[in-house]
Amino acid sequence: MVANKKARTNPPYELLYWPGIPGRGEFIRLAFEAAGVSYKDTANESEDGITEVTSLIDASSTGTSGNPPPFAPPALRIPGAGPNDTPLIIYQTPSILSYLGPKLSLAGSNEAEAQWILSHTLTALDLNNEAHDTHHPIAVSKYYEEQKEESLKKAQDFREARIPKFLGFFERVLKGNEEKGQGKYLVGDKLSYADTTLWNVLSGLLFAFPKEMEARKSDYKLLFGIFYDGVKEASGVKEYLASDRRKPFSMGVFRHYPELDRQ
Ligand SMILES: N[C@@H](CCC(=O)N[C@@H](CS)C(=O)NCC(=O)O)C(=O)O
Repeated sequence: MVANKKARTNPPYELLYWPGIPGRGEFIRLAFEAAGVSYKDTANESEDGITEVTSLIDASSTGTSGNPPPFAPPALRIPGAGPNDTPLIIYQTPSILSYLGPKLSLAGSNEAEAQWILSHTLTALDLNNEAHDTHHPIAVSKYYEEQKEESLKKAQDFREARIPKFLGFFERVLKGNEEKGQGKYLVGDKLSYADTTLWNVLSGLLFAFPKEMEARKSDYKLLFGIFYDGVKEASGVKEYLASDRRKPFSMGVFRHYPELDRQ
């Protein structure tokens, strides 16, 4: 369903994610903010909100209110959307975005656009995950300092091979859409959750690899000449980025270790 009306729940959608960092929760926040739809960011909004997150993913949990346990945050709780008006809990960033997309009018204008939007979102999230692996190439549970040697190698390949491959791809997507007369967004002529998702990944890359990105930016005229600022200035996104709801990048998926950047 591609709805024109923005659906709101009351009480609102509830994002369950770690507090204090943008992380993968940011992809969900940006969708809500771009749509102007209210949501509760439980762990950031209340002192003990984090316990809602930790209890949800507790290693002994078999699920709550008929929902299976989420593997990891982000998760989204939608009051009354489960069977018999129970809360529905879903997890996995792209699954949450594809659920919300039509409800927030961020999933294109027809079925083809909806599928392209999902495909591009998954690709942007692949890039997000590869950026994470530059500082954790061996073990998620170990500190960066324990895998620094491998990180240096991983980051070099990421900068030299993967960044240009992904950015070149998205530049071609924009070019293709521009040839249809609609070059501002990845798909069609209006903002989608693929745009906000890619934007957040680009923003993270600019933070984590400033020298590499500065050296490459001019190769991608549509991506950095039109798209990036277009999404940043979009209604709802602009106000959000200026608010204290937007947390700065720090020690999440995107981290700035100067030694992993271009030397
Ligand atoms: N593919 C999942 C990845 C979820 C994920 O890795 N979440 C992180 C926080 S951003 C986490 O807490 N992971 C714990 C773990 O993987 O053990 C998604 O996109 O939602």
